[in-house]
Amino acid sequence: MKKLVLAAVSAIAFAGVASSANAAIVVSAAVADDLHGATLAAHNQIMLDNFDDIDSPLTSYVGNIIEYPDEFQDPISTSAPPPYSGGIIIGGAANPVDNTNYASVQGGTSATYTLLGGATLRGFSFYMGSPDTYNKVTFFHEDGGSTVFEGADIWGGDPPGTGDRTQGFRVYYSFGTTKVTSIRFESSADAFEYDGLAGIVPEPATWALMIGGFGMAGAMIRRRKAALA
Ligand SMILES: [Ca+2]
Ligand SMILES: [Ca+2]
Ligand SMILES: [Ca+2]
Repeated sequence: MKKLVLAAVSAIAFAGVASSANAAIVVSAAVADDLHGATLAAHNQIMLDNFDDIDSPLTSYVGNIIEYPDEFQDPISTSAPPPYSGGIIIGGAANPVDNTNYASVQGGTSATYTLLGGATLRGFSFYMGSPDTYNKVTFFHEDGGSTVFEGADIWGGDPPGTGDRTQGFRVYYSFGTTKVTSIRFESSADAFEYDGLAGIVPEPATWALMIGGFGMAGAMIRRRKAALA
């Protein structure tokens, strides 16, 4: 019996070492102008929430949403009184506007994106417009840890964030083995604008298989215990 427990403990310890080496959340790509998620399939991601017609039941979003066009008038000529601080721009000034609803975190405020019902994210991307060095994103891990990206680190730093409203890109994060339960968006000044939240959420079938697998492992341990007793 002691041997079995030791084996189980060392197996868990080994799994811990193996996963921590591959646990970091990192920026894996930044794709210019991909508001609507044309590149999502290539990253095995799906659109979860776009503040318009797509609203995943697996997620909740609490934060300021700019409703286009009601709260949004000519963002090129309007210089930045909240909540108009930096509309999300597609394709440069010649094709300037995210003409859909989007999120805008104003200075000194935050927004929270939460996975519901025990679901976790295994990868994430979002469309970030007018990137600013005072923006901040925090990923909260299932195991209680967190990963913080501030300023240029949010999108990998290239191009530099000047709040230029002609800049916008979809930023992809790979999670390694980390599972994320919520994401907080913050900004110390106006503003942090984004849209098109997307990611990797395991299919219900995957959960069923995993739960089934745990059940089988439990049954095997019980059988072994019975045989050893
Ligand atoms: Ca949702
Ligand atoms: Ca939208
Ligand atoms: Ca901005």
